Amino acid sequence: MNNTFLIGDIHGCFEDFQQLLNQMPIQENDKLILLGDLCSKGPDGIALLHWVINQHHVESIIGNHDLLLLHDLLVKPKFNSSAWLEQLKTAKQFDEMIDWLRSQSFMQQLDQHHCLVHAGLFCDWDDATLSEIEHHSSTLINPKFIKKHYEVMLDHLSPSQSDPHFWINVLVNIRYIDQHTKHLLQDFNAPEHRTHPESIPWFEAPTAYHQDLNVYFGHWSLLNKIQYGRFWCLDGGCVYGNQLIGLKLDDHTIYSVPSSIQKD
Ligand SMILES: [Mn+2]
Repeated sequence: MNNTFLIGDIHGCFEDFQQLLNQMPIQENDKLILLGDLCSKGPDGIALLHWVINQHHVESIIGNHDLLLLHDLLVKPKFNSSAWLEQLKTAKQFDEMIDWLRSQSFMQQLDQHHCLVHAGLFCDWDDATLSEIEHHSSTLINPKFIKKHYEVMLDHLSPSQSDPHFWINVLVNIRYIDQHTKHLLQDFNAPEHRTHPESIPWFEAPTAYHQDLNVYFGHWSLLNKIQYGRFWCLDGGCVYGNQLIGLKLDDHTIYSVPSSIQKD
């Protein structure tokens, strides 16, 4: 049987990524799926993109930083530094890198029990809604939608089953919701330091999607555990000097390497 392996937010830490791969027993027919935020912040996003586009068995989920990068490349430069964008645009295989990034998805339900996403899911989405969002969101990676998204995203923080801007806010950015109104809240802190008294982490709310669905996500490096019941956070904060985390899906074996980046 082929195995699936996951790795959390790499943020250009290519050297640490190679170290982690050395530890993971990935065979030729296995699949490796990265949980997004491949570049930005870290030292070598270009080497990472080069590596992934030249593999056949590697996919990624779109993270908030990947979407910001697509904005800058497909719409107009705004969020990333011009020096980094210039370096990327003049890199070998630039076109292939962008095509590859554009062809990735915001979420993947691998089967009944495994759903992959960068930031998280919204508790009121039922199974049918999840399938619809998985299907529909893949059509949203285009310049027109991405441009609009960054103009209006802050007006789309209230729950909606049918609003693509709310979907994307959830999939790439969610951390906390208001436990009464279920609005998305802007707060980066760990749960013990949350700023809003009514807030709960998105994965602590009772869910409309089925109870057997395990959700694997990244994005929240300040969480201090990997496993919260059926929710698994693989963002080890590598780019902040902590660790890079991988997981073998069938038996939940965890792999990790310490970051080569000095903590502030
Ligand atoms: Mn992120």
